[in-house]
Amino acid sequence: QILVVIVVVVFCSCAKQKVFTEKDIQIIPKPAELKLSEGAFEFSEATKFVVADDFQKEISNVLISKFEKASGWKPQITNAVPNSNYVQFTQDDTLKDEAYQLTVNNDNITIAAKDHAGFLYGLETVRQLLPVAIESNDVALNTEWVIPSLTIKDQPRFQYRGLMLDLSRHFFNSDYIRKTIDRLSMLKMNVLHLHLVDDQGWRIEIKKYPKLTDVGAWRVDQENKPWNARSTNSPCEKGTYGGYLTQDQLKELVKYAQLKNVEIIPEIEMPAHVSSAVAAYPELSCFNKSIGVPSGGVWPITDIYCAGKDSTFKFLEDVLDEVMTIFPSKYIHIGGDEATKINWKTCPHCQKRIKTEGLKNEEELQSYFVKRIEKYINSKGKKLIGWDEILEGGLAPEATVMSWRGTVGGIEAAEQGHDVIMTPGTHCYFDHYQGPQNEEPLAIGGYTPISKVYEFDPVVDSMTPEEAKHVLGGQANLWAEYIPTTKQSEYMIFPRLAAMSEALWSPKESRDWNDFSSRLETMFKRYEYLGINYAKSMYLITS
Ligand code: TNX
Repeated sequence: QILVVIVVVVFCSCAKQKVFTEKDIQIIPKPAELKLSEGAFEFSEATKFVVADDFQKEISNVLISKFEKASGWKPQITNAVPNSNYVQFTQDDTLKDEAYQLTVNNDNITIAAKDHAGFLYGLETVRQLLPVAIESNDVALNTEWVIPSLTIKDQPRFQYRGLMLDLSRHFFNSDYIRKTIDRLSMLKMNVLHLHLVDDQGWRIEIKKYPKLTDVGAWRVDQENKPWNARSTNSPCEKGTYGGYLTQDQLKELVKYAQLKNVEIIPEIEMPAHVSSAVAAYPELSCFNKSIGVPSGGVWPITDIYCAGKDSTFKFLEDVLDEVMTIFPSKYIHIGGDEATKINWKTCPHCQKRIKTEGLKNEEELQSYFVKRIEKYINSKGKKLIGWDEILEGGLAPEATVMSWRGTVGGIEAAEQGHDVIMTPGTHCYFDHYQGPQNEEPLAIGGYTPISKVYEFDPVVDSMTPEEAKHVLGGQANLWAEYIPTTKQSEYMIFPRLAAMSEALWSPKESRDWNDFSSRLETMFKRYEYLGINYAKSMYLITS
């Protein structure tokens, strides 16, 4: 007997003998099902990644390069299954979209999935099972690269798990967007909605209309001053603050995002929030008025697209044509929010349109506008998303509604049999304060601490099962009027995005704030290694 014990001790490293408990599993978002078993897998220099295709190879290489930095050694990739000590991917067509099953034992790790997303997420889970030092850029001495034996069966609760970045109010470049894509996919989030057009800057190169970026991407004033202290370029004055993404840059981002299972959905605002376009091409507005590009969140702005001139629609179709060559996404977001329609009331073109189309008022004219654009988008095989104002005056037949003024618009759209993405300001607005205002950087207002985000449920209790089926998921929105730097953007996004990811991915029954907040401590350590400027406000609230 003594001999047996000695043999076992010699063969099992101390690390493998460590008894793991559920508390050691610190994954966000929490997996749907997890069963711990005895034993553990230890990564070593000899561990091999067995891959069957280029995608598996690419995602394996991402983890391998982390090992290279953090452990100092480089696991290899192979096509043939070794005798032991390997990570392998197996195809399982019975699993759901984006689902994976992870099996870890002393000898090997298996990730089973039906699609790329599942393989990727299985590996992201392996990453989160590893010691946080896996994120280190320097060799972490004395680290045992061990993960417990277990089985995880995991799949998302919602198919749409998004974050919106507003690139208009302040400009953020490709590098930052790329990092954000990595961070989304670490949390199993799968949509990045880019708000590319707003009053304060046009951020996407459109070859047919170069002034959109020559003029519309630049303004005089970068600062995040209070609303009433902001300035506007005088017409023709070109500002020095701004920037835009070229089509090539955007295409590269799309490609990168695909590897991370993130779909980039472009938003081309219309008919309002378009001063940047009107500054470039005044004829797009009702009275051809020359205006400058305003700073910050100057509001309200009455110079919106003219809904009466056919040339406005020609312009928008041309723009959308180019947008659709860049973004393969199923959806195009056309904004539609906060249109101050004062000009339409006195514009002869708009009034004529109202008459000839038999419309009642300007609200119905906006609905005509959106329906006409939807027809065009649908004719190209794409679907339209709009903010909940697109309900006013009648919803376009195939439209998906993004509900931001609470959940009311979303509920109404679902009742009408339309798909819905819930982004109510109460839980999803990351431009709001997240801690005591006197301790926080200047923000737009509101108060949405991480505990509130964690409570978010895109499905509203009053919905019937049929209506609930129309809720595709939810999204966090980071409006950037008060976000001049990437550091501050990170601060507003993290760690609230972790709460959002769990609200959208994990089964509702497993939600537990205390459990989540203890797992978050581990995530903070990851964020520190990754150089993410996350907010520590939750400590300020609880202390
Ligand atoms: C409303 S949400 C807006 C944005 C602002 C945001 C500030 C929405 C569709 N429109 O233009 O940036 O509030 O929180």
